[in-house]
Amino acid sequence: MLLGLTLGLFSLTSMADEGNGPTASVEFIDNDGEVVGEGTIKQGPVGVLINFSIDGLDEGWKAIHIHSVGTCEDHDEGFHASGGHLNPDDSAHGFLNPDGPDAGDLPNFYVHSDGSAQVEMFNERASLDGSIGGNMLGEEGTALVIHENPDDHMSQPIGGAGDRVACGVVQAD
Ligand SMILES: [Cu+2]
Repeated sequence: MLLGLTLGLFSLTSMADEGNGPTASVEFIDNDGEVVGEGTIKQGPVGVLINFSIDGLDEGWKAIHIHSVGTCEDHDEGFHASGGHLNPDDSAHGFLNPDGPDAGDLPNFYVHSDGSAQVEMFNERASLDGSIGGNMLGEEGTALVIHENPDDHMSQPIGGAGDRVACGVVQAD
């Protein structure tokens, strides 16, 4: 004898809310202008959570920073149009620098031998609305810029990280 069962379905929408802060997106291109990754930026109560995936860079440790101009248009000329680091209070560069870090400083990440990386970072010196530290969506915007080498978190101005190999403009959602 079989018993019929009725399953009640209900949603847990209140558990699925991902916070109330502003969010932004980024699409990375390389020096050829080819898309090599994408990411999201979510503002929390004390900073921004940066999440991105990369596919198509050389293996190894890479520096990534928040640069102070929201453009990646000069990809074939090394992404210099993205300026220096986001740094509204004129701090020195580097997590290990006694006069640092600047608002655009971020940890290094590792690109696997297949060219991919999946990364999450948190920055307590930046925001998407100017309420905390440097404003990633201010007048000039910002870009996330990946360098060919890791950051030594000490040397000026960019920790010896070398050429700029990928760039993504931070765009409000
Ligand atoms: Cu940089």
